[in-house]
Amino acid sequence: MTGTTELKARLTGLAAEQGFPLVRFAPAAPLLGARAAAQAGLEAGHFAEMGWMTEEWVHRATDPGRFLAGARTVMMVALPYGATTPEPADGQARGRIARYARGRDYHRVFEKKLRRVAKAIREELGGAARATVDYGPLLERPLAALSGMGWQGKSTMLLVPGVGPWVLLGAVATDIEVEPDAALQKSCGSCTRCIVACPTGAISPEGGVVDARRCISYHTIENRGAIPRDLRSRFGNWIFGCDDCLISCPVGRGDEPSYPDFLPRSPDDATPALSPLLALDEATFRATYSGRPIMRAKRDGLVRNACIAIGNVGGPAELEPLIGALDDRSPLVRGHAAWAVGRMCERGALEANEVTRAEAALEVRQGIEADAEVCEELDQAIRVIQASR
Ligand code: B12
Ligand code: SF4
Ligand code: SF4
Repeated sequence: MTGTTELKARLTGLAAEQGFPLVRFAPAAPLLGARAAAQAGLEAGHFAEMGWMTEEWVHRATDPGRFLAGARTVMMVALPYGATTPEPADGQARGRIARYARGRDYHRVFEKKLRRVAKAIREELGGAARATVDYGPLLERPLAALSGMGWQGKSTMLLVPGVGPWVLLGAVATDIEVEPDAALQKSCGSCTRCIVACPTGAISPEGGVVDARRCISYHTIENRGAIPRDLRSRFGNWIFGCDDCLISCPVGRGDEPSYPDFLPRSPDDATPALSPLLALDEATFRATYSGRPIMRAKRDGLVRNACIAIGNVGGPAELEPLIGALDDRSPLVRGHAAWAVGRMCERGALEANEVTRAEAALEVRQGIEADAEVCEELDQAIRVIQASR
């Protein structure tokens, strides 16, 4: 089998055998437009503290020939994950986890499948092959757009006709040359829903650029430190990732069947009750989230995020757990718990006697707190309570 049409059919078949319903082919040429855009993003600070996104990384990530010597083709593959699940109506304040992170870690799911595809290319077709998903040095969305799998919307998401933004991407570079698929001649037109829906204004006014410094996804997943104070009240109840720009997108309905591994096994995998998260210790965190993307936030990051969500959506039932978190061993958690106490009072979520209790708890902590940043958060929270009376 040597014809390029047959080779393309066989490559598609290898990916389909591993369960990839979407497979398209891009040429392995440098992505010059994407490179310029990514360099501009880097210079403008849009990658926040993601220190691995250097100029060298951008150069590599836009040159498939540096990813695999002699690469001629990049086979782009995708798995859908958008299915919604009902939220329990038990009256508990709940957080929201982005849909991609409600089931098994997609990196592991892709890695296993992609390894098999690459092995088959080497052994059956005699070609060189190297695969990657997400963290590898290849810009996947511009490549997927080039392959005609979809187009990059104003949210920067790769939108697949009929499915929308609800796909995860992987890539296999090979030195086998096949006819590339044509890029789609589609665009978002006059739609601006994602720009309007983004709670923090992270998408540029014209679309096409996301500033990670304002993005809830970045802060809840990648940021290891304090969340900028001016953004916290806009996080709503997102505790890991954010789907607001995806949910608002009219391309695809957002309830297409998911690859089964990405589905939550229980409602708590999608919308966990917030109070119990405050009591998570390291061992319980690991036992609960091992093999899931949430591990990336680490225990302190997830509890920090839960504090913010309680501040934004919690009520009297969450006050005592939050007061307990003022004594957490992590200063990051203590500081965000203080902010959340103030935020609940500011929102009018508590009765007058509960506000008095909240203020007293902050003052008790003030008396023993040694960390300067937490002291600052406690001072601020008390000021907020006094101003909101
Ligand atoms: C870093 C990163 C992030 C950062 C984004 C930083 C940033 N400012 O872009 C943060 C942490 C915020 C993030 C968030 C999310 N991410 Co992310 N992320 C990545 C990662 C690792 C690299 C993306 C990147 O480098 N962006 C830099 C910008 C500059 O590049 P780009 O957006 O890909 O493409 C731009 C340029 O190429 C340019 N461009 C392209 N061609 C041309 C041509 C010309 C002429 C010009 C001018 C410009 C131009 O336009 C594009 C839009 O700006 C990719 C995986 C990968 N290896 O690619 C996943 C990836 C993009 N993320 C993914 C997902 C699922 C998400 C979230 C939905 C997770 C969530 N629910 O919380 C959110 C969505 C936020 C959003 N609206 O993009 C998926 C997207 C799948 C899809 N359907 O698009 C990816 C592909 C991972 C995967 N393997 O599936 N992510
Ligand atoms: S993920 Fe959320 S915060 Fe980030 S750009 Fe989309 S809507 Fe905005
Ligand atoms: S919401 Fe509208 S503008 Fe945004 S990505 Fe979807 S179609 Fe494009």
